[in-house]
Amino acid sequence: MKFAFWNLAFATLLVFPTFLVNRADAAESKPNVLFISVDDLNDWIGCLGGHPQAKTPNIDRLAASGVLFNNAHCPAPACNSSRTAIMTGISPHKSGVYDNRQKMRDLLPESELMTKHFSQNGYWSAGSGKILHYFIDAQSWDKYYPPKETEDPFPRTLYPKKRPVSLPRGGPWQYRETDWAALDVTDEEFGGDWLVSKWIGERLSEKHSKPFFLACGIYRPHEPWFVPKKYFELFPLEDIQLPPGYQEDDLDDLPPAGKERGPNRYFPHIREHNQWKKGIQGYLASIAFADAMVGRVMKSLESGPNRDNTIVVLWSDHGWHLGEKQHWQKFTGWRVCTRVPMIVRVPPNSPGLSEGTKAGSVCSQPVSLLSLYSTLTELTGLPSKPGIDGPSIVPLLRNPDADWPHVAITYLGEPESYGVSGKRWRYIHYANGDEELYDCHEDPFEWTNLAGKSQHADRIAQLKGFAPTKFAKLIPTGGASLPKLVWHPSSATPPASKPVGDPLSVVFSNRRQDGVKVFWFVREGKPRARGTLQSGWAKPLSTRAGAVWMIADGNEKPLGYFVVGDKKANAIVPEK
Ligand SMILES: [Ca+2]
Ligand SMILES: [Ca+2]
Repeated sequence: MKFAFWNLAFATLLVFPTFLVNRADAAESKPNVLFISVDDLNDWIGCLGGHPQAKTPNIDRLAASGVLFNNAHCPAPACNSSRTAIMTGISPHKSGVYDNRQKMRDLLPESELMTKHFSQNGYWSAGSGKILHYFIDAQSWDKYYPPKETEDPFPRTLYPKKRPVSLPRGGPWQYRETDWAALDVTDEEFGGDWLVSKWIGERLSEKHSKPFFLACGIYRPHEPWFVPKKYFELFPLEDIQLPPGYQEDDLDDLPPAGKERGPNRYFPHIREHNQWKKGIQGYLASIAFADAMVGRVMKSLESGPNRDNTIVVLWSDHGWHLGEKQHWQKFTGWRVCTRVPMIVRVPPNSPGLSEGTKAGSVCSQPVSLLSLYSTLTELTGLPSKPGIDGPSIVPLLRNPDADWPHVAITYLGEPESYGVSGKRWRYIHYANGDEELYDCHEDPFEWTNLAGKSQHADRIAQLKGFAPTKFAKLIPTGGASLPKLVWHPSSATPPASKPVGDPLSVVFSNRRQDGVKVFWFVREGKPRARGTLQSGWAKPLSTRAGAVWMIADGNEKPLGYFVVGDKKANAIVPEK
């Protein structure tokens, strides 16, 4: 019966004048949004050319089907501040969310995330994987996988039993996840992003009664660079090339603040243990894995019922150093760290861009990921959100060569430190007044600092003129200032919980080399599993005063327990 109806509808479509049909379509259906983020992915993708050996056929194919922005920059070179800015549309210099230690909801308790704005306007908002910085923010979503109530955005992920695998511990300064290894498992056995792409793919294969906003948070190539071995095999160690942006004496022409931000302890430690090429191999393998997961998602979209009415956006939250300027990781203002992949594809008949994007377009104007909120509301014809930052880039989607009076500003972890990216020039300003200037047409790796040369004084003044003059203060929140619960090491069963009072939050963090399992002990003294905490991770859990939480190793052998006090606190599982 249904089939007959559709046949009839199709026949009608052939008979009626097409302008009537188009108008009816536009009125009835808003485009869906597929919003793909890839964590810590720098410009090492085929279509941006950041490393000659990168293998990203799926991302390149997506870029070729829409608009590739090759001069896109992050609002901040750190997960938390970048993602907070993207999802709230509020610039770091206004929100005061500058670094990874701050808690978004402590500083922006009322802010309506992009997903919530879509939900409020007739969309179904769902997500999976890492979109915010290690939490879900349940109130902002209709559905999440894993379930939003857990506030844990990660599905089961396989980790090697014994760690570190490749890079020995350098000391307490070292992030526990800085390590790499080929795992002898299939993608399915690995889990993690494979499960995220599976869940997202299932949603894309369904017909929905409402338009959807679907956020897919791929976690690799975030450390640790553990992925199935078939991705390592794409990059034989003996062929690995060093980063093209690396120059041994690159720091010589930097001002003191630049020299301070460049070198960190990772890079000499990695070289000392002969791990530089292995690390590059791990990053390339992790990128290839992430690309394969993007491919799975895109295949589901393209073989399903939402193929022709879904806007696709792909972005990464910031870039990454693998030795450039003697730096390993992120948090700097150089192009290697601020430049990000950003791809937007819009189908025809979208309210804000009726003609859709033109396949194979490339835009070189400087844009910021901060513009995604205003851009997506305009494209879908939603009411614009008052008080958000970042100009809509719809004019550039319409014409990638259009005039564009804006720059992209990246905020560097504290007030008054920022990078300004223009079409050709980049300017970096540090809070102490130090400056750098680069000509990215002539010097894409920013080897030659031109600040201080008198012929560039006007250019510096002009770029500096784009920066704000007022900055929100840097206020530490959440974890750092909280009291610590006492750790009771014990291999015995802990005492029963005696919970009283209102719910309060305890941030569990794991400083051991291996993942631990977290159990809540109910009144009767029985354990209730509350998930796994990987090495180096922190996770807030809702609990009450008097509750007892047991920590066990991967085999569920008890290691010790915490008793919750009457205040918010940190529960830190010690290294040993
Ligand atoms: Ca990140
Ligand atoms: Ca230099």
